[in-house]
Amino acid sequence: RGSRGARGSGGARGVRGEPGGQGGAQGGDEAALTVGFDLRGFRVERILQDSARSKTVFIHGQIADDGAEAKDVVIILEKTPFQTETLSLLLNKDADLRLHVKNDIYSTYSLYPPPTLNEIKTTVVYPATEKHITKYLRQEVYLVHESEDDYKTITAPYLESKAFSIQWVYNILEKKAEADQIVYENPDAQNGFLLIPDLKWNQKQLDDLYLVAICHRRGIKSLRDLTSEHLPLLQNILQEGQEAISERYKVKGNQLRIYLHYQPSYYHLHVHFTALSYDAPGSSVEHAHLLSSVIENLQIDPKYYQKHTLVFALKADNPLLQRFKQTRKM
Ligand code: GTA
Repeated sequence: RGSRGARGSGGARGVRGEPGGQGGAQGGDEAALTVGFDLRGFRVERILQDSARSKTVFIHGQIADDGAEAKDVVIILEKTPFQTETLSLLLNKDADLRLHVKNDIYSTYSLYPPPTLNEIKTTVVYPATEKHITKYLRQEVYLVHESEDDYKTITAPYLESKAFSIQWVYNILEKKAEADQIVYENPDAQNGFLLIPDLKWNQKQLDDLYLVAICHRRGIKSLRDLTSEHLPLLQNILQEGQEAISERYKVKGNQLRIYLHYQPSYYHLHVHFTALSYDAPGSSVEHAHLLSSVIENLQIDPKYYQKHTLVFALKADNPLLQRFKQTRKM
């Protein structure tokens, strides 16, 4: 499986126009060496979900700090895509290749690469809340048709009390976290935004390119809040986001999937930018709304997203699904 190296094509790991520059704990190997996560006292509680296809496992664990009460942690392990430029280090005369089966011209092996070529991308949520644990737990999913009235009477009141904290978003906007990762910023308080690599991308190859644009303006919770008043902001994100990605990563706008989630997990308006060829989690039709279509819908009808029924999927034990069920006697 071929990969275009992100560094070779513009410096995915460079920040603010520095190809190959040092990232934070997310992107730079040196930083990763020094800013470790202490796994002492870690024990696995259960596997929340795993996928042989995406080579990902979501683990619920607990960490007991010397004598203190154990706290929940979610750890996501994901095998990373191959990088073209390191293949010659994998396949050479020193390769530790151990035979499984040989038959005529066909043979299979286990290849044991050096540790530096055997990275497992690891995401840690600590301390994790019950909501994080259920977010990652594999469950049956159900479609919900949310009318204008349902949003006002069921969803909005639920969000007021139960949404995930968006402290991480404010940390990014206030440059208290990931500041060295910023790819592009339009600083305008009303119509500006910040473009930053998503937590799900290790920035080492472009195959799974994933960035997120976060608007500066506060109080726009989601797609539901958007009106024609927000068109300048959305157009800036679409236009300037594509330009910034083209300049930094040499990936053109027509090879990007640019969309909003509904429902999102985090209710501060943000837009996902992923490589079109990448089957990104959350890019299915019941979850993703293309930004270009959102803009056009708002141009046709300024209140489109207030008036229309929006359809999305919720997991079986999502409390919002329970509220819809109680109201509808589903
Ligand atoms: N740069 O601190 C952060 C940060 N956080 C906390 C979240 N994001 C962050 N980015 C930076 N720094 O794309 C990113 C998320 C996500 C976006 C929020 O912000 O990675 P959303 O509000 O629409 O949330 O987007 P949503 O819909 O839940 O999306 P998310 O988190 O992508 O989850 C969708 C599905 O993807 C999950 O159910 C799960 O199956 C899968 N998934 C989530 N995380 C991972 C992962 N690390 N690896 C593989 N699959 C994952």
